[in-house]
Amino acid sequence: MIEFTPWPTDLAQAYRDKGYWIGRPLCAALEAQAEARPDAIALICGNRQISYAALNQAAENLAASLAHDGFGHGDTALVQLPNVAEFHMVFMALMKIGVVPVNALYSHRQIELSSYAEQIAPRLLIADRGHPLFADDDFLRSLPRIETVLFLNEGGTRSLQQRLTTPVTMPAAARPTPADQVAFFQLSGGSTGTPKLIPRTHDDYDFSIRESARICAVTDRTRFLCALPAPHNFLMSSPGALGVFHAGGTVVMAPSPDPAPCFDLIARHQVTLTALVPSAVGLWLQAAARLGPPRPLAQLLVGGASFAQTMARRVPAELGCRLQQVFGMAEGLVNYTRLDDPDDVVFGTQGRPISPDDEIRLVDENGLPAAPGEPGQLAVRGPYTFRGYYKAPDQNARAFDEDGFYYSGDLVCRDAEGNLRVVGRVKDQINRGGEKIASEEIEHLLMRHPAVTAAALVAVPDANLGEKSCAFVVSGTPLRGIEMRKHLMSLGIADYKLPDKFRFVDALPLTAFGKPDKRLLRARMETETA
Ligand code: OOB
Repeated sequence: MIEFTPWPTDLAQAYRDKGYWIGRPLCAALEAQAEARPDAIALICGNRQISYAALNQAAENLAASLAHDGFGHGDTALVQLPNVAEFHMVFMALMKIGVVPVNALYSHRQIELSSYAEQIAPRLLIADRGHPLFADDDFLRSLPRIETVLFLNEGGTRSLQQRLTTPVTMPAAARPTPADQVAFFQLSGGSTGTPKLIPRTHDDYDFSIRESARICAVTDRTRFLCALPAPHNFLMSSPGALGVFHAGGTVVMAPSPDPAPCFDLIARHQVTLTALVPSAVGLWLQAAARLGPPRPLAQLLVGGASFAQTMARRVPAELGCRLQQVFGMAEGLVNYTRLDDPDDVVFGTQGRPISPDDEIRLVDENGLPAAPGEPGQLAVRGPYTFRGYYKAPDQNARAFDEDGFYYSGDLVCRDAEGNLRVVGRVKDQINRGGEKIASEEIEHLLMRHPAVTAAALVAVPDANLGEKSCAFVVSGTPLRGIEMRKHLMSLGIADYKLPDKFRFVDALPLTAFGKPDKRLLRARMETETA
């Protein structure tokens, strides 16, 4: 089994007694649909319409062949796939035999993948031959523990498609991990030097999926467009593809949230529901002015970053659909505005938690309860909020208090009804259109350049993305932004983490504690861009 910090036994029992944790693995909902409604369409990807029976069969084929190869409990897998049907086939296959995956984002490069591989020591890699990292076998050779590689878009013995389509009988001993154990790792946006992993159990994740599907009124008639990265918690479980499979609806895969192709997919496949980050909503509003609203879209979930109230109010008239705001995190807690909430709540807040047992505390900078009506740092514990990052004791000591509350690093206000409004952030992270960048990770990479002696990454406001990043760099010899970008690219990081701007300075301003004064650096950028 994969180690993780469990919930205290009394709380775990309470979550079971209340029917939150029902002891069901994450593949069970798919299996139930395949049994009850085999011909209903589960997935649409390009020209392929994949029924529940076919999705389950593909997962079963891969699962059985991996089980024959000796994969099962205690094993982990590194998976990196684009937004294609195979992503869900692979996920369900691994759930069936208890192999615990990290689903890397498609934008991730060697820094991120190496870090995940180092943390979970996988024997199995499932990736896309079409991804630049796998154009040749160089990167693969840097992952010595990998024994089995399956590639999307490759023939022969390493072909993923071959394994998905060749029927194999499941070995009798193969089964999912127990529901109270780790099912997979979610990715943390992070605020430290290395990307952290979040163990999610079947029990806790399944609960968040079921409740999300209910709160978002997902049914077997729902057609959901997945236009953001499929592994992201928002697209997997809030309510995401797994929420749609739970209810027996249809997931339509899109490669990106580009409005014009998405509007076409919405019309062609009669999409009723989708999920976007605020920056994509901005593009959709512009496109709708030219193309008309995307029909028959009825409901739009928006989350992942701050959503301006002025933009929120434009959604019903200009996109022709209802709005639900979502404030969630891969670590657990997800808040929604409800479909029957009054306009002030729908447009002006980020909603309230899924469960009455999501315990929320707002804490001031001294660790005391924030004064009523005042913002405080969000601390949370509950039936689907994790209890510790994977193998990260130091980080966990900082992120949790002695009562098991997780400190999310968000500054929020709460109204009398419990609705939350995100007003800021205390964590050292940049939210670039919903994509999270841990400043420290990039600062460490900048400092690997031989001429760089100090570096600080800060957020600068951006009209389209909400925030962009600016790197302040101190170096012994004169450097230019282009060299720094080349340096980072040669180390291999996701494009969204490349600083948008560079400023070369003689020294970083320091706080009284001797740390870079990021408040001052941010203020400097604000006056520069004003
Ligand atoms: C979602 O998950 P993550 O793990 O990528 O990022 C979580 C962080 C939050 O701590 C907060 O800082 C920010 O993203 N955030 C928002 C927000 N939703 C997330 N900030 C302001 N307004 C919002 N509505 O981003 C995520 C996970 C599940 C569902 C939706 C989003």
